[in-house]
Amino acid sequence: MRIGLCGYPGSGKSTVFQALAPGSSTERGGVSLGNIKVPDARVDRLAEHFKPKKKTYAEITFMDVGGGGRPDTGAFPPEVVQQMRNADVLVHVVRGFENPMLAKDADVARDEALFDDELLLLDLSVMEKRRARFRKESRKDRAADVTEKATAHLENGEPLRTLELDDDDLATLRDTQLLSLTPLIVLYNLSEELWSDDASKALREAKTPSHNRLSMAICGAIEAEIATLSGEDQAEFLEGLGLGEPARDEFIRQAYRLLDLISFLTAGPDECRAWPIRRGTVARKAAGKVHSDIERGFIRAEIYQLEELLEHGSEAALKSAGKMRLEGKEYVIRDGDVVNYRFNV
Ligand SMILES: Nc1nc2c(ncn2[C@@H]2O[C@H](COP(=O)(O)OP(=O)(O)OP(=O)(O)O)[C@@H](O)[C@H]2O)c(=O)[nH]1
Ligand SMILES: [Mg+2]
Repeated sequence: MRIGLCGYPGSGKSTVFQALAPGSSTERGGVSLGNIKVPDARVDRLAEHFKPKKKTYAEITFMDVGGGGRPDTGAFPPEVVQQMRNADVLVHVVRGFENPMLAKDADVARDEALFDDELLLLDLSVMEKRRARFRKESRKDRAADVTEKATAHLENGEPLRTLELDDDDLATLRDTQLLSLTPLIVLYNLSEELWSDDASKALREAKTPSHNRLSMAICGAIEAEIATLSGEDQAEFLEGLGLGEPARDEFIRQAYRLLDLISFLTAGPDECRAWPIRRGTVARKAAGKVHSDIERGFIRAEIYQLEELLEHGSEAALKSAGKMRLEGKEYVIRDGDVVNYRFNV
């Protein structure tokens, strides 16, 4: 999963990047990339049991798409827009602190509206061209229908996230990289004062995702500092601030929630591993994550729960206790299922 951090100059993108992906940055074409492993206690516990050669967590790549963006008009330069199009999730880092280097006072509502408009206009210009081309070709297929509907929606000032589209509709838009369709996290980057102030309570409460959009708050400056610490030092620092965990952990949970991701696990003496998938994915399709051969030659999935394994002591004991479930290709995978695939190539 690629998460693109974007926003206006000096909003704290690079600071937030350091907080979310500490110490892992590589630079490519003016963009900082940072990979992190998604902490998952289930992988750790499976690994304690199997003592595998390898432990593999789900990975997230953060991209700091860089500055640019004219604060007066909100317009992002083309190279920044291109980076934003490459993201699976966009994070709008909104400045919620006074920055002496900038002429304008912090105003989260202003910047949020400006950013939303900007994405909308970028999409509108893509869709208007597409609509004109389709009309000229007198196209009457689903792609043409969706294009008409989507363009009208944008003309009404609504982001494509709020347009009802089914999977087949979405498939017709796959090559368009529309920004107002990309799931969005609005991340209020608050000053230390605002962060601890009652007035920001509403901003700080993570909002339930609606229309592929959610909002939450962070104090980038503090979190970047937290991220430089590890182990006991970090725990002590967090405790001193009255925080239970780094904001990164909450951020990851929210990103998973936004994308409706769950994880299944595979486990054995070679590797214990977490595999993120969309909720509702069936066993055979999920197998394709592991290897396309397994999807093609799928026979069945043997499924058990981590707790049951630890209780019975081994997969063989699980089997004789009848706790190993056999499921077919249409079985809907659940979060935390440990899966052994049986397949044939
Ligand atoms: N008080 C406070 N200052 C912050 C916070 N986050 C960032 N800053 C400061 O704001 C300034 C800009 O932060 P950056 O992280 O460089 O912002 P940016 O969005 O990457 O900036 P550009 O890449 O130039 O667009 C720096 O001086 C940071 O120290 C915060 O949460 N609180
Ligand atoms: Mg920066």
